[in-house]
Amino acid sequence: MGKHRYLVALGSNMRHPRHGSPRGVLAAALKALDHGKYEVLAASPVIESAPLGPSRRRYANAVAIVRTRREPGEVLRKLHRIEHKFGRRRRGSAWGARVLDLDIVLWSKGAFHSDGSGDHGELVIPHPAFRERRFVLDPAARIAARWRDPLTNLTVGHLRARLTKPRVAPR
Ligand code: PH2
Ligand code: MG
Ligand code: MG
Repeated sequence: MGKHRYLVALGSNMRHPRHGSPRGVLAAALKALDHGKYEVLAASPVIESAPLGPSRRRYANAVAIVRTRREPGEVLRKLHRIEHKFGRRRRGSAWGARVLDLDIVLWSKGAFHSDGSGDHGELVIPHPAFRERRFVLDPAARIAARWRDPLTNLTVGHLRARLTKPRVAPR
């Protein structure tokens, strides 16, 4: 079946009228992802994290490994459709509170860069900021510790260790 694997990051810091708390939103989003031509092979535990950026509400975060034969541009459109179904509307501040955020972090074929002409914006894989984000690396290390970042050639586990246990600066 699917030849590609995607590491997808999930985030929520708003309640949903039907799915409830951010945790409930992520559980429902995982079900929506595991549908049709997409199969969720693994999902991390949900972690709670302080917001990075201007929003004041705490987040629930998780990651999932998704298998599909779809190419990155189509997967991004699928993620955006799910966000939209959960009530996300793209407006105003880029980092405002959101019911659901779904980001492609890595995929099984290395680096990817869209030509930027699509109406879904530019897509860059690996996600340019994931190496600095514990709310991605902590859950990712639970299910994809050995997945290698094609740009640094470091594993997810190594990237996380580098972030959480910075070495003392050499004298
Ligand atoms: N997502 C952001 C901005 N800040 N902070 C946390 N803790 N978790 C997120 O998922 C998150 C964030 C933009 O997508
Ligand atoms: Mg995001
Ligand atoms: Mg996003």
